[in-house]
Amino acid sequence: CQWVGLLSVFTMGHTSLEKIISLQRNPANIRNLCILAHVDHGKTTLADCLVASNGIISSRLAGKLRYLDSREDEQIRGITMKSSAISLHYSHGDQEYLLNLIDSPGHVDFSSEVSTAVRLCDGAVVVVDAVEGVCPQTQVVLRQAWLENIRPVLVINKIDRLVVELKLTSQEAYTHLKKILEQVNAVTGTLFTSKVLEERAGKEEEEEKEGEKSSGDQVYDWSAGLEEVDDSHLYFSPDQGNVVFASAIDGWGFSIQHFAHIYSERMGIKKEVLLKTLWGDFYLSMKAKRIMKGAQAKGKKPLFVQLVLDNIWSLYDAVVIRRDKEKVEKVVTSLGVKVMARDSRHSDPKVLLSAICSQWLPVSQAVLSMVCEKLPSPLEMAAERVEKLMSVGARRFDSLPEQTQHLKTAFLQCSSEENAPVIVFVSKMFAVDAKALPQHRQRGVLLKVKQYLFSQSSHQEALCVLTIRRISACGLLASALYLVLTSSEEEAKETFVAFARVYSGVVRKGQRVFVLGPKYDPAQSLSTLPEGCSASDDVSEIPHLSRCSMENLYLLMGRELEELQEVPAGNVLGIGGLEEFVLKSATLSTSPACPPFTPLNFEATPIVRVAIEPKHPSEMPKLVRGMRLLNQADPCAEVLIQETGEHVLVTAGEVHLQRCLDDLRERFAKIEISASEPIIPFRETVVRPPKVDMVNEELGKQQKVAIIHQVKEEASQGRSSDTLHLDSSGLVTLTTPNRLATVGVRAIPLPQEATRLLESSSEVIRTLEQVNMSLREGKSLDISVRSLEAISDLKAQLESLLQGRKWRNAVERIWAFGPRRYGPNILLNSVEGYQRPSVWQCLSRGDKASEATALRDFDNSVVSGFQLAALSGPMCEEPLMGVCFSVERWDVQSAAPPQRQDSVEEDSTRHEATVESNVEGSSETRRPEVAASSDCYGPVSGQLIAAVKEACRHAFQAQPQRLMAAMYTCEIMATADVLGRVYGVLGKREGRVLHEEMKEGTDMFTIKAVLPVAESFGFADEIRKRTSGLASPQLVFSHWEVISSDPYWVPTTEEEYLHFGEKADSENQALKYMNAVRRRKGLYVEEKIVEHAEKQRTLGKNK
Ligand SMILES: Nc1nc2c(ncn2[C@@H]2O[C@H](COP(=O)(O)OP(=O)(O)OP(=O)(O)O)[C@@H](O)[C@H]2O)c(=O)[nH]1
Ligand SMILES: [Mg+2]
Repeated sequence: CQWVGLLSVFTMGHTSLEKIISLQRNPANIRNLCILAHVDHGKTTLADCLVASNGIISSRLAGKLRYLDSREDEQIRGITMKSSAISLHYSHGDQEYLLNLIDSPGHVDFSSEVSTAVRLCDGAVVVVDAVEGVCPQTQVVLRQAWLENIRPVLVINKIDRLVVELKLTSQEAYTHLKKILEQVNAVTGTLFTSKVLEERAGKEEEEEKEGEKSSGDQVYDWSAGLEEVDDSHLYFSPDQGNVVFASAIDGWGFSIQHFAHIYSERMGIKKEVLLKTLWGDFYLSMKAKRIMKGAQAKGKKPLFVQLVLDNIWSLYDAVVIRRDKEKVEKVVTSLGVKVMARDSRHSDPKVLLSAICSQWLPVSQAVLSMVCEKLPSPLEMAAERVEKLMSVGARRFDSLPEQTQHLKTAFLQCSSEENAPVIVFVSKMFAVDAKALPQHRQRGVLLKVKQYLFSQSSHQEALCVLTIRRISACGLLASALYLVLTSSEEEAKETFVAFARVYSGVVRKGQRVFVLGPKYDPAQSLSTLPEGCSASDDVSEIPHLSRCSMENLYLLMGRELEELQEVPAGNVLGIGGLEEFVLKSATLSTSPACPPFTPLNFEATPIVRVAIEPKHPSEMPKLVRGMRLLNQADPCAEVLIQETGEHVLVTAGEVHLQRCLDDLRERFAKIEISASEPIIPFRETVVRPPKVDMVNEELGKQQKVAIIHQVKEEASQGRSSDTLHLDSSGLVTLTTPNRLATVGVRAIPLPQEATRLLESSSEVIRTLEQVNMSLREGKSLDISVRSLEAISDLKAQLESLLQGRKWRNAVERIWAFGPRRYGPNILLNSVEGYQRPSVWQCLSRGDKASEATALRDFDNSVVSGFQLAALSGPMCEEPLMGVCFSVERWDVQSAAPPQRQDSVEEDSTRHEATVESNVEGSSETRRPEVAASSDCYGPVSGQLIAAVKEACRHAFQAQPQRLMAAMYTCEIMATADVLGRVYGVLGKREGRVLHEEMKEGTDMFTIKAVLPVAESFGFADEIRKRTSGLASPQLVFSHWEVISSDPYWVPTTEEEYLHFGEKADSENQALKYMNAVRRRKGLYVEEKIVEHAEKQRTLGKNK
C-alpha cells in the first residue's frame, strides 16, 4: 500500500493530487483546452513538452516519448488515433491554474475524435506546421472550433525546419511566417463573414415581421453588419498575444510578449511600444534611436527579424549547422543558461540545442501563459453557446419550457453550490483495461512493468527504462520484479469510462442522475412528472429517460486515472459505471427539465464497410459481443447486421478500419477474425440518352429508331405482360393484380446540380419531413426561423435548378423525397386532377387555399412504393440517386361491392398511420372486412405499394442506366522530384488531378485530385512507398460521380463492332463494378464463364 501512494506521485509528476483537487474548485482559474491541427503538425509532441513541465515525464524525453499516444499502434504508426486528456498545473503570475488538456488526432479518419474533444473545451490551441502551412484538416478543425463557439489560439510549430531543412534566411522566414498567418486568418475570416451574414439575415427577418406595417420599403444595405461588428479579437496576430512561434521537438517557443519584456529592460524602450512594433513593418533606426515604420519600403530589417529571429538563427548556426564550440559557449554564457557536460559532449547536436533552448525559451511556458491569458475560463461561457447546446434540431430556444430556459443561468454561472443542478455531458466512452483502474492499480501497474520488460519495441523500452528508473528510485525494483514474476496472467476485462465534463453543480461518487436520450423532450415529461422529481424516483414510463448512478469518478491523467470523490463544475473528468446506460454520448442531469445537448457534429462520413466473420464459426457470440463493445468505444464506427445476416463494420477510412480490426482482435473479441474486402457503395441513376455512340460518331435518326425498337422488342418479349405496359416514350403503366388500381410512372434524370443540392440538404429535408409529419398528425411544431429559412431557401434553389418545359411547376408538385424520405430522389405528382397538400406547406401556414386540398386514400402507399424503389435499384440493388419518378396516372376503379365501400375507406385512413412507420407491417393490421374486399391478392395498400415499386423499377430500366461511384478528394504534398511518381499512381487508379500548385517559398507541390473510393484501397500506402515516404495523402469523401460507361452496352453500329468486337466485354468498368456487387449480394450475374468449352467437353468424354 505504501508504494501505491508512491506510484501515484509518479503519475502525477511534481503536482500532488490534493493540489489538483483544490484547483478544481476555482473555475476562474480553470482552462479546458484541446490541441487541434492537421495530421503530423506536432500536437502530441507539443503536448509532451507541456506534460514535461509538470514533471510527469522527463524533459529529456519530451518530444520523443509522445506520452499521450498511449496505444501501441499509435506509437508504431506515429499518429494519434484517440483523443486523451491530462490535467496540468501551471503558475502564471501570482495565480495558479488548472489546465485540462486534450490532445486530438489530426488524421481525417479520426476527425470524430476531434468533435468529442472540442465539445468539452472552451478553447483550442491550433497548431500549424511552419513548412506545410494551412492544410485541409487545419481548415476543418478551425471550422469545428468555430461551430462549437470555442476560442482558438495559434502555435506555429516546426520553425526549426525553416532553418535546417529549407535553409531560409531569417528575413525570408519572416515573410514566410507572415504568409502563414495570412492563410490562417483567411480561414477564420471566411467563417466570420458567413456567420455575420447569417445572423443579420435572421435579425432582419424578425425585424421585418415586427416592422412590416410601419415601413414597407426599407433600403437594403448589404455591407451593414460586417463593418459594425468588431472582429479584431478573432484574428491571430502576434501583437494580440494569441500566437506562439515554436519548435516543439527542440523544446522552444515564444510569444512576442516574452521578447518585448526582455528588450524593454535591455534597451530601455517601453514594453507597450515594443508589443505593438515587434511584429510588423517596423525597424530600429540607429541614427534616430527610434522605432520607425516602413521597413520593407526602406529595405531595412524588420524588428522581428533583428531582435528575435536572428538570435535563433545564429544559435542554430552555431550549434547544429557549424557546430562551433567556442561560439556555443559564448551564446550559452550570454543567455545565462546552464548546460550539463554530458549534453554538450553528446554526438547529436540536437541534444545540446534542446538543452539550451528549453531553458532559454521554454515552449511550455510560452504556450501555457498564452492559454491562461487568452482562453476563456468555464465561467465565461457565451450565452449563445449555451443556447446552441440546449436547443436540439430545429427547435427554438424560446420555445423550450420555462424551467428548461432557467437552466441557462446554471450553465452561465457554472456554480458548484449545493443546490445547483448537476449537468454533465458525456462526449464519448473509452475502453480501459479493468486492471488500469486506480481501484486495481497495484496489480495493473505491475503488469505494465512486466509488459515493458518483455516488449521489444524501442519506444516501450524507453518507457521501461523510465519506469524502472522511477521505481528503483523508490527502492522498489526488487519487490516489483518479484511480484511481476509471481503474478499470474489473468484475462483482462474491458470496462468503459465516460469522457465527460461537468457544466453545472458538483458531481459526487455514487450520485444518481437522469440519463437524457437524444430524443428526450423535457416539455413532455415535465407535464407528467411530479414537481421536484429527482433521479431516485421511478421514471420508467417517460420515453428516452432513464437513471443511472455514477459509480466512480476519475481524474484523467493521460494513460493513468486517479480516483476522485467529487468533481465541481467546469472540469473535465472520467466517469465509471455508465456502460449499461450510455452508448456513445449522453447528457446527464439531476433535473428532468434539462434538454439533451445537440448531437456532436462529425465531419467524417463513415464510408468503408467490411463484413466480418470469426475464423472459427463457433466463436460467433464472442464476435458479436466484441462488435458491440467496439461500437460503444468508437464515436464514429458503425456496427450493423445486413439483411444477408452479415456482420458489417462501417468506418471512416482505411486507417480507421485497421484500428477497429486491431481493437476487435486484441481487446474486444480476442479471437481470430477475417474481414472481407471492403464493400464499396455505389448509387444507381439514369441519364439522358447519349448523343454520340461509343466511337464518338453522332447517333443519327436511324440508329435512335433502332434503339427504341430494341426497347420495344424487349418490352414485348419479357417485360410486358397483361398488367405491365411500356410505351415508346418510357412511360410504364402497371395494374395491380386485382385490377383495381393502375399507375403510370416515368423516370426522368434530375439535373446534376439539383441532385447535388438534394444530397447536401438532407438535414433540411429531414426537418421538412418532420414538420410535415406532425402537421399530418394535426400537431404543430415550433420550428426556428433559421430552419424555416433553410427550407424556403432549398425550395427557391430547386426552383432555379429545375427550369424548362418538362419541369414546369415541378417543385410545387413534389410528392416525396426518397429513399428514407430524405434522399436525393424525387417523387413527382403529375396525376391529372389530383391536388395534394404541398410538401412545402409549412412555408405557407395559415394559407387557407392549401388546407382545402386533402390526401387521396392510399396516398401513402404510393410514397412507400417509391421509397422501396429508391432504396434499391434494379442494376445491383444499390440506392438510387438523382432520379425523378413522375407519376402520370393513378386510376382507382371501385370494383368492390358498394355496401363495402365505406369500410374500405375508413380502413384506408387508419392504414395511413401504420404504413407511415412500417411498410411491411401494414398487412398485419388489416381488418377482417378489408381482407374480404381485398380478395386473394392481399390488402389494397400492399398491392399498391408493390405496383408502384415495380412501376418505378421498370420506368428506371426504360432509361439509359448508369452507376455512380463514391469519390474521394485528396490533397497530396510532394516534392518536385517525386511528383511524376505521384501522377503515375493516380493515373493507374483512375484518379483525376484537379489542380497542382507550388507552395511558395518551398519546393513542395500540393496536388488536389479526385479518386474513386473503389480504387482507393492501398492508395496511401502505395504513394508512400513509391515516393519513399515523402508524399502522404489524406483521403476525404467528397461526392458521387456518374461512371460514364454504360454497363449494359453492346455494340450496335458497324464502327462499334469494329472497335470493340462482338462481345465488347473488354474494358467496361461499370459492368465490372456492377457484377462485383451483384456477385457479393448473391444476385444473378449474366456472364459467360467458359468461352470455348470444347476442350472441357473432350476431357469429360475421356474420363
Ligand atoms: N522538425 C520538427 N519536427 C517536429 C516538430 N514537432 C513535431 N515534429 C515531428 O513531427 C512528427 C509528428 O509529430 P506528432 O506530435 O506525432 O504530430 P501530431 O500532430 O500529434 O500527429 P497526429 O496526432 O497523428 O495528427 C514527429 O515525427 C515529430 O517528431 C518540430 O517542432 N520540428
Ligand atoms: Mg498526435
